[in-house]
Amino acid sequence: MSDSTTRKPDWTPDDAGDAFTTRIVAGVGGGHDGLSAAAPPAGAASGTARRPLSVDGYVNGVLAGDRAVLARAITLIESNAPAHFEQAQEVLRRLLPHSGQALRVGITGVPGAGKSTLIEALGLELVGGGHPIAVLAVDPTSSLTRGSILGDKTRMERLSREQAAFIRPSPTGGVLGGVARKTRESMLVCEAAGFDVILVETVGTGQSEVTVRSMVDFFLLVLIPGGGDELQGIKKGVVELADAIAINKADGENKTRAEAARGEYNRALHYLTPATAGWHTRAYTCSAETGAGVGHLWEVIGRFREHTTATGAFAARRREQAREWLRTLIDEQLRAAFYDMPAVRAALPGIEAAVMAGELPATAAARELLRLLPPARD
Ligand SMILES: Nc1nc2c(ncn2[C@@H]2O[C@H](COP(=O)(O)OP(=O)(O)OP(=O)(O)O)[C@@H](O)[C@H]2O)c(=O)[nH]1
Ligand SMILES: [Mg+2]
Repeated sequence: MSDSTTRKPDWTPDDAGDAFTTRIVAGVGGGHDGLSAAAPPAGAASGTARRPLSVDGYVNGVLAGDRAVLARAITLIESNAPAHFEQAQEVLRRLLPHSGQALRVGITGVPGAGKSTLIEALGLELVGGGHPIAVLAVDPTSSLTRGSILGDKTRMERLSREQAAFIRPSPTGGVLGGVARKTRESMLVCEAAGFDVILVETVGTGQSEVTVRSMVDFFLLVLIPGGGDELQGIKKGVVELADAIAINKADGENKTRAEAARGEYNRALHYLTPATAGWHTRAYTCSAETGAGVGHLWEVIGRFREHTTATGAFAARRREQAREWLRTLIDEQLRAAFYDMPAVRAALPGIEAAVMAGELPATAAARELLRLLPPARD
C-alpha cells in the first residue's frame, strides 16, 4: 500500500525498502506511531530516531518504556523482509519473559457502531485511573481512509494526546494471518513496555473476530440499537464469542431503544453458549459519546478478570491460545513451504487441470502431490 497520500513514518530505517508495511497519511500529526502529538515522549532523544538499533537497543529501549523505541520495535515486527524477521524474532524471544501481565481486551462490532469512540472513552477512564494503555488494530481490509484506527484517529484525539496511551494503527497489507501475527507480536512488545491494558479493535466483518478472540482475554461486542428484531444482522456465532455486549449510543432519542435492545439480548443470551466457561455474558448499555455506562463496562471487565483468575479459566485460555497459535504458525509455514517447492510448482498446474476436468479424484491428486514432500529427517 503506497500511494501519493501516504509516506513512511520518520522512524522507518533508511534501508527499509518496501519491506516495512507501515505507512502514514502525510499531514497526520502525532499518535500514528504511538507518539504523543503534544509532547515528545520521555527518553526519546531527538535526532537519534533513525539510527539503526541492535537487538540490545530494541530490548533495552522497550523494557525502559521508551515510546520511540517501542514504535520502532513494532515497525520491525511488521516488516516483511527476511533479515528483519530474524532480528524481530530475537527481540521477541528476549521480551517474551517480560510480557503477559497486561489484560488483553478485544473490541468488535459493525462499522460505525462506535468502537473507536468507545475505546477512547474506555481508554481515558483507564489512563485517568493510572493504567497505561496500548491500542492496536486488526483490520486486514482497512484502507487508510476508512475503518482503520488511523483513518478515524480524530475520534481518538484526546486519547492520543495522553502520555500514558500508545495508539498503533493496523499494519497495512497482507492477508489476515499475517496481519494477525503482527498484531499479536506487537501486543507482546507493548506488554514488555509496561502497558497494563491492551485494547485491540477489529471491524466486525467475519473472520477477523475469530482471530482477535484467539488473542485476547476479554472480548467485547459493540452494537447499536436498531429497529425491530435486535438479533437481525448479527451472526449468532459472533455473539457467542463475546464476554459482554455493549449497546452503544444509548443517549438522546436512542436511550429507550437501547434499553429495549439490552433486554432482548439478555433474553437471547440465555440460549447461547457462553464464550468463557463459568462466566455469564450479558448486555449493557452505554454512550461512548457522553461517557454514561463506560465506567460500568470497565467494572464488568475487572470482575471478569477476578472471576476467571479465581476459577483458572483465565490462565487456561492463555495456555490454549498459545498452543493454538503455535499450531496455526506450523500450518501456515508448512503450507507456504509446500507450495514453494520446485517439484510442487512444476506438478501442480497439470494435476489441478486433471482434477478440474474430472479426470483425477481430488483425494488421489492431493496424495500424489504430498508424496513430493521430502521424507522426515529423523
Ligand atoms: N450519539 C452517539 N454517537 C456515537 C456514539 N459513539 C460513537 N458515535 C458516533 O458514531 C460514529 C462512528 O463512531 P466510530 O467510533 O468511528 O465507530 P467505529 O465502530 O469505530 O467505526 P469503524 O471503525 O468505521 O468500524 C461517529 O460519528 C461517532 O461520533 C455514542 O455513544 N452516541
Ligand atoms: Mg473505528
